[in-house]
Amino acid sequence: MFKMAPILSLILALFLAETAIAGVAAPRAASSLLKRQASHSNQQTIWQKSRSDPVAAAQLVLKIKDVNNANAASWASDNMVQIKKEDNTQVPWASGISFDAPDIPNWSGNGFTNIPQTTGNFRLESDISVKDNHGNSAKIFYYVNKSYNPSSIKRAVVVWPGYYRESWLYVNYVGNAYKIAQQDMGVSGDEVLIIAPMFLNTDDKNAGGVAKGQIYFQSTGWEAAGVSRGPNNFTMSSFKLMDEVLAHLLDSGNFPNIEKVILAGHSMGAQANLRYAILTNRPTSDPLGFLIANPASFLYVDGDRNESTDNCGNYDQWPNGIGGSATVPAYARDRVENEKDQLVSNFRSRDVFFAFGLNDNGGTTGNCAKNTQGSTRVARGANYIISLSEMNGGFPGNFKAQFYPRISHQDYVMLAHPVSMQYMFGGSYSQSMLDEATGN
Ligand SMILES: *[C@@H]1O[C@H](CO)[C@@H](O)[C@H](O)[C@H]1NC(C)=O
Ligand SMILES: *[C@@H]1O[C@H](CO)[C@@H](O)[C@H](O)[C@H]1NC(C)=O
Ligand SMILES: *[C@@H]1O[C@H](CO)[C@@H](O)[C@H](O)[C@H]1NC(C)=O
Ligand SMILES: CC(=O)N[C@H]1CO[C@H](CO)[C@@H](O)[C@@H]1O
Repeated sequence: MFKMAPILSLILALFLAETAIAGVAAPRAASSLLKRQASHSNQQTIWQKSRSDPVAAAQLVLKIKDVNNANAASWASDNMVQIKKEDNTQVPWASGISFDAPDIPNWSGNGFTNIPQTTGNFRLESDISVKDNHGNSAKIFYYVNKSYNPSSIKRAVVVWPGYYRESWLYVNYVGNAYKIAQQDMGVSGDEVLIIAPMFLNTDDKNAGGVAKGQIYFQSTGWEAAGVSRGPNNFTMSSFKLMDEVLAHLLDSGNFPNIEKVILAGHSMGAQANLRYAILTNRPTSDPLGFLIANPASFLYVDGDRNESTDNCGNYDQWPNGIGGSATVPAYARDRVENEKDQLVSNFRSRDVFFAFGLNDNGGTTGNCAKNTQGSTRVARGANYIISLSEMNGGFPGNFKAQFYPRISHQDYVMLAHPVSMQYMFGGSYSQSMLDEATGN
């Protein structure tokens, strides 16, 4: 049934290593709440608070017992949203809409091979040609709706992949969420274009998955503005690649009626998205929005940290901070060196939406720079929200942060949450849909 058992079991192993597997565990009785998990009613309180006052909600998160304790080695699994990823189960609030399974490539050695040319309603496209600073040419490969009318498009959702650079999977997640928004949230089916640029790497190149002329990177360098390793001598930052995708959507004239572009990412994709929101060279007048869901760590724009930084000399260096411009990638080094205040104020003026699963309480790490941000993912998120509120100007007016109850490190569940869907697609959800998602 599975075309690619090796990668699937690899993903499962990685996930299981850290968690009692969020989407699969049987519900437990309330008496068996695990460490770091707030009670159901406390989760409801925190979530409701986050809708109007994210900073106060973040303070409540930090009061959850052991949420910031690296030694409390348990994950929450009480009263979780249950979906089985390997069976392509739909979120329970999708009222009968089926989940379209993604097409998944094969895996050989350390990389992907046989990248799918289509997945569901999407196809692989390579019509954006770009040049690097040395005049070398290459093509951006991305998944996009198979067919659409460019002049009907009012919005685009551009989604980053996760750790496995699996753009075919994330385009499919956003596509599945869009189907729900069409049926239940009053969003029209021809107005939103969904795009997932690819960030394959040298392992995929060696495995045969990289096409002729396609840009590829080194390891996970794409999440931190890393420079491409090919094709041939082509060198371009992954963030410049994203700038080019936005230029295609906003500057080319191809989409005369586009009003909004949402960039979305979960986990590593969210880390990339936050770093990009901070460093992008795109003008602040661009109608951009950033959905940043469950990042494991954060790029800070100041030296403030929750935990002691005494034994961590590089805590504020890239990719966790911009304290030392020498470590910042060439994409933004000059601006960090010469106009850091402007860069930070540009970031703080953008439209940014942080979404955190209240049960995303794993992610402990031996990395000291990340540990200065907090001990678990949701604690790091809460600390980051508080830290933004402590800067001059307070918590930025165009920023939002919500802590969703009953959800852990669950990529599709986070993206298909009614509040995330509304942020991405517009439209409006019903109270009953929201109640179903939050367990209210
Ligand atoms: C993956 O490999 C299997 C077995 O070799 C093959 O049957 C299948 O067609 C391959 N999948 C793709 C997408 O090429
Ligand atoms: C893009 O694909 C999604 C997922 O199948 C679909 O719901 C949507 O209507 C498509 N959008 C356009 C503009 O065709
Ligand atoms: C790459 O750059 C090197 C050094 O500049 C040059 O010798 C080589 O011909 C280039 N290769 C390609 C494929 O452009
Ligand atoms: C220095 C600092 O802000 N420390 C806070 C870190 O977060 C914990 C809660 O997890 C607070 O109790 C500390 O005051």
